[in-house]
Amino acid sequence: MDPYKHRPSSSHSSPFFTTNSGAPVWNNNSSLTVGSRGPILLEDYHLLEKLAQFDRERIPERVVHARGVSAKGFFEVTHDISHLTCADFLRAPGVQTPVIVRFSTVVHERASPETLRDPRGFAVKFYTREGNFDLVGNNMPVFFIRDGIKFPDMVHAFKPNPKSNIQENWRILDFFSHLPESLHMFTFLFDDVGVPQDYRHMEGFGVHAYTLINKSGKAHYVKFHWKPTCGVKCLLEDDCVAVGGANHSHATKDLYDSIAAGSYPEWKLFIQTMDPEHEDRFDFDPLDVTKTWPEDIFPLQPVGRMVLNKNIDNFFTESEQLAFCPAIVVPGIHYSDDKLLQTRIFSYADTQRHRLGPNYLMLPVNAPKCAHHNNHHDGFMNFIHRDEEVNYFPSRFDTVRHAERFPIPPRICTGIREKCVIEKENNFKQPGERYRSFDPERQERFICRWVTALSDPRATHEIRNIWINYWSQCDKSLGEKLASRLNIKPSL
Ligand code: HEM
Ligand SMILES: *[C@@H]1O[C@H](CO)[C@@H](O)[C@H](O)[C@H]1NC(C)=O
Ligand SMILES: *[C@@H]1O[C@H](CO)[C@@H](O)[C@H](O)[C@H]1NC(C)=O
Ligand SMILES: *[C@@H]1O[C@H](CO)[C@@H](O)[C@H](O)[C@H]1NC(C)=O
Ligand SMILES: CC(=O)N[C@H]1CO[C@H](CO)[C@@H](O)[C@@H]1O
Repeated sequence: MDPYKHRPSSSHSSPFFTTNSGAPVWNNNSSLTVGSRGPILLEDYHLLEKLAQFDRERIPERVVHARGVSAKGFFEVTHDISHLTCADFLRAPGVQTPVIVRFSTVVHERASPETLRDPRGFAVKFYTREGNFDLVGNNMPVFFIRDGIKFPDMVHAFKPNPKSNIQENWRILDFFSHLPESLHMFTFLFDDVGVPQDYRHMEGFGVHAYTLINKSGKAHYVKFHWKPTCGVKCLLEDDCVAVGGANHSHATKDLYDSIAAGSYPEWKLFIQTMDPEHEDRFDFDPLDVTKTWPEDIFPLQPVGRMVLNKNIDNFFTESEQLAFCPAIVVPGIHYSDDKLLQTRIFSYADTQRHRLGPNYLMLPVNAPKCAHHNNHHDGFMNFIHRDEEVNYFPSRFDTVRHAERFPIPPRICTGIREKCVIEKENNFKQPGERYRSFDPERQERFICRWVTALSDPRATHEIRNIWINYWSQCDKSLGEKLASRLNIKPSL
């Protein structure tokens, strides 16, 4: 059975026009008027219905990641990790699970160009036999901030100036001058990977540490990595002008055309794992979303592959109405105490109730493909017909029982209530290492992008100094180069 098929749909079409309620329309060319010159009668129900539907054709765009595109395919396990997790869809090599993936840009509106410097979203929904698992990641392995209370401010700084409706560097530099934890993410955003060539040639990352738990209840922290088999490719500034000048949907077109031509994009999934008992051994906090885990200590372990072999049939129902949420996990996979991840657990379902309505999980693209049941129901746009009489629990008439218990992280949580910053901030080491790993041309491009940003006339002397100071703490020569290009005496 095609899981995407639902009624009413084009397969139930009639050869003539009807009203939404199915009555034939004998004329859809002209409004119903008194005489040939009007006025129009309110009883022209078909006209009113047609206009009213049109008036509501758009739903609010996503508050972030508004611009994007999705595609369908499957995930296949290639390596046994059942000693790490009891997740059913990871139970053995060869097991396949249907997926839908949405790629996106972050800051700008639904129809914005796809050549802008911006992180790219990389969200995967696995339709498993034990419910959906949403791995809602990005193409960069870290994030700008580590506490979700700053997320709305961060988005406001990146979004257009509310007065001019233009994205302005001075606002971004001003905001992040208070947040040196963002430096590591900026070594990705202002690097070449800040503009991927298209969605096929980019990596994906779960970004946060999650937790895998096996049948015996043993937990491991885990980080997820997607590697494209066709390699990573980026657009440099001149390429952006060439590609974007003629074509503001080049990445959407590239994905659609590749799949339509049978050249299916593929990613390999790798994990890094860490025993939670070892979490204090490092000079960084492994649950800090601004840090990567060094691959020499935590090697990438192969898990599976994902192939996108089917384009969506309808952009609205399978991309606009698609809803991902990091809270959506399955037995064997759990969150971690990463504060940013914990905030996301609330925010996604909340925005989706606003964006799509309280029953958004009933929409075919979001609904689980496995049998499911509970007594949360009704509200606006309920479209499931329920015929039971017992919609409460417990009941002597209801045969539904609790599922078998599955293991959750065994860690004991204690502590006093606090509002504070994590202990091991270590904001400068990893960005410095990353900058030094670039070859000289790549370092030069990175510097040029910073010089351009810091040259914004509204970036004050104080703001420029703070940034030069920050980059000097990451790498002394980087700070010096920025200072000399900007004609500023370094304060360090
Ligand atoms: C506390 C921090 C964050 C908050 C509050 C937040 C909030 C949101 C919201 C409200 C949306 C729109 C969802 C919708 O309308 O369906 C969204 C989309 C998205 N976010 Fe976040 N976000 C946060 C951090 C992150 C991080 C760290 C990542 C990457 C790991 C990320 C990746 C995404 C992606 C990929 C989407 C688009 C999903 C899609 O394609 O529909 N976000 N975020
Ligand atoms: C509606 O308009 C089309 C062309 O615009 C015409 O061919 C058709 O006969 C019209 N139908 C009616 C019922 O007026
Ligand atoms: C769970 O992990 C522990 C520790 O790695 C291991 O000793 C145990 O055998 C694992 N259990 C299963 C069911 O794989
Ligand atoms: C837009 O980009 C796509 C994908 O790279 C390409 O096939 C197409 O020819 C481009 N169109 C223009 C007008 O440049
Ligand atoms: C049933 C009917 O009248 N259909 C017409 C609706 O309008 C379009 C465009 O004017 C015509 O092509 C249809 O024949």
